Amino acid sequence: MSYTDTLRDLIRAVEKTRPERVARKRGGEEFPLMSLEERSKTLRYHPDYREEGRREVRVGPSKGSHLPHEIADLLEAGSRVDADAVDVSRIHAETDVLILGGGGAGTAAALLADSQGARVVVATKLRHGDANTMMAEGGIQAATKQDKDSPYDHYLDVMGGGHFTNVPELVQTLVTHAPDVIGWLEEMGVIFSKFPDGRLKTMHGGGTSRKRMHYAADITGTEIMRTIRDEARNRPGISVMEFSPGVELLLNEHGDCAGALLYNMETEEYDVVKARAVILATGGCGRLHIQGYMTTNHYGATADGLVLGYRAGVGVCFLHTVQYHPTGTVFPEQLEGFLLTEKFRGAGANVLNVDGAQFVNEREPRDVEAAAIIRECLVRGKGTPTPTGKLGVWLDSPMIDILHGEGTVAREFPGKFIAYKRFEIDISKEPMLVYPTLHYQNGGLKTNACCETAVPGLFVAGEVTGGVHGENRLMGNSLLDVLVFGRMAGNYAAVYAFEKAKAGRLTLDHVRAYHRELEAAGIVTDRVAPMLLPDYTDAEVRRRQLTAHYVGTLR
Ligand code: MEZ
Repeated sequence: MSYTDTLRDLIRAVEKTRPERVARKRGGEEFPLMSLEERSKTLRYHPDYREEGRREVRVGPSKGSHLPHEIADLLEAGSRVDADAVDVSRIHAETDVLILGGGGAGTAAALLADSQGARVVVATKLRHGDANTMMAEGGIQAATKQDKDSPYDHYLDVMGGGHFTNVPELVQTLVTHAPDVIGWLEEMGVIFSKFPDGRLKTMHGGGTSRKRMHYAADITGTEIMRTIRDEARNRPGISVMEFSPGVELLLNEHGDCAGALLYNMETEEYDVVKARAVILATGGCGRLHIQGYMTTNHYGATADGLVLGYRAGVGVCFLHTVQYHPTGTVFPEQLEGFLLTEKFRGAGANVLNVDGAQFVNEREPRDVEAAAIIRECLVRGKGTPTPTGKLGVWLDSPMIDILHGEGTVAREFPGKFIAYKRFEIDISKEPMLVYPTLHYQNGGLKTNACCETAVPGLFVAGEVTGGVHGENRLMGNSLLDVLVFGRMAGNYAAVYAFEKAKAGRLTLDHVRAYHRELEAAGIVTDRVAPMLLPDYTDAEVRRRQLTAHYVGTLR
């Protein structure tokens, strides 16, 4: 749906203030950044700061932690399978390294494990590459410009963005491996945006002290994912099982992780895959729509790996925080939740209220920016209403063409330019209506810099993990995270597979024990997890789908 006449009338307020705002920006005058005190006051409006958004989880290794209801509910759910009905001695496939998840982290892990000579199986819920990596837009941070930047500056920015709660050893690993990752991607064929003389283009993101965001227009994740996926598909040592999510990990009699039970979504059969090491790289939880927020995430982002790892004995950290990207589409509704990359703001687009007035600098750290938008709409009554009664603020994209030359928006943001064109909105001429959208799981399974967990043989990488970003991730550090730690996990899992893995009988005893713990805690529920796919069925329809809850499960 194109902008309505009412919205076009409201856009006039933005147009009216634009010449003066552009002049100020040209003169180097910016809306003031908040002081630390103002930031902490503003953050009170961030969804993470709503105590009622969380509850105590009553079972498992992080029992007693306060987590979002949606995650706690999944951690307190039963298994999708009846452990007594599964014959774990019937092996469907056997490999050195089994990777659950076929996004950026899983695929990077597969490449590195393969390079170490390991046989690799990647099991993925949807198609290979259907993941948040594919949907990442604005860029990947790395201190490649040694004369102006360094991993040290990058380190300080990551720590500051995470409110200095980040796990230092993880941050150190992230930033020191970043330049190598960019080189690795380029060698494999990733086409980053460059100047005519071949130098990599870089820009700022919220919370960065140096321009170190490398990008491929506004489709950086797609460009990276297509390249590493092609590479993986061309390596004979890597097999990919699509539409085959993991539904439980398998431990052996020594308590080591030694495989997984996969659910074949086409045949509805359960397959046992035995492995010498397992990597969980299943991504995040956007499709849980925490606190009712819309999301940028892909359809399969349902926190499956958290559930599997947690049941097997791996604790969680930083899950009390979730990242809401400040600028998701709130209108047209067909694009609801759609990520409007931070690069728009990096290129100069102001964030404006219904009066066309600035109320926040567009380059505040993400959590502060999102909180300021929420406050402007819900507390100060300065949001712009959509035809269905939602609220948003304007992201003034036409400023980008004015500041950088006609055609910049179409060239630098082709993904968004085309998507809005379908609704007869030219974002180089009209602003976009936005609101914070659930974007990233800041926390997750506990790990160390070698991607090891409390369960021997079980490695983790990417969004399923917690610690590196502390309580808030900066833009461009998630593509970096999946690649740095994906590669690390692939390497260490291969070494473990060759040097440390012990042979042993496979069991689902940890699942039985978890069910006993649920029972002892008095938790009676018919909810099963992992969720695998979100259910958007209307409640009335669901009431008539008597069996829907259990389709494809053994319970
Ligand atoms: O890292 C991200 O989340 C990212 C690059 C998002 C964006 O705004 O483009």
